[in-house]
Amino acid sequence: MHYLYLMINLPYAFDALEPVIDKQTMEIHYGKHYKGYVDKLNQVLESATEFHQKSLEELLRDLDSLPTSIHDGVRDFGGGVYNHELFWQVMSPENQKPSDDFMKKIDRDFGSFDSFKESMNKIAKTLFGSGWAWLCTDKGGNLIVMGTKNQDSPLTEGLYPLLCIDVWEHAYYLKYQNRRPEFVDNFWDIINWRYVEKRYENRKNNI
Ligand code: MN3
Repeated sequence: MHYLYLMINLPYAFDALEPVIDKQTMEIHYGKHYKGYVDKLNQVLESATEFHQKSLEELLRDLDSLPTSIHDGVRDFGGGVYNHELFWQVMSPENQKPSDDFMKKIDRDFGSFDSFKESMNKIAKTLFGSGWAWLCTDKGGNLIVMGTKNQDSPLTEGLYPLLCIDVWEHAYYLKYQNRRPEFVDNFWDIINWRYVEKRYENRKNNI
């Protein structure tokens, strides 16, 4: 098989996010779930050679223009690859806080950090079934929180994702069982705000 997409390395050890996310969950999430998405995306695109020059970001942004032969595969497996690669990078073992500059943007668009956190938490805790909670930016640089089902990407809706929380059960079930709200509350301790801020600065080239 032609491996168009390769797995990215985790930027930390499997146990680095403990106690918020345990080592075994990270090993299975990265080594089985994420690997599965990468393998299946490669299968979907193997014979669709005319799309091999496109980035995954371009494919997801232009999802509605893709032929039916690859549309659903790119949405599900391509979304799975993109979303998880973002997820790995927005987490960090360091306990970071948003910069003063980024905090000003949060205050501007949500009123306060607490209000932003409450909106994001509500989506992450109550999204029915499997999906993701997101902090995104639009073309104008406005910050927006939203949820998506399954592996759907905000890119397809014309938004650029900055931060995500995976609320599929495989992201938390071994440690938290049915207590998704507890996982979401703890997630705030492992956010890589430097990476989120870097994406915000780079957004102009990406939407
Ligand atoms: Mn996942």
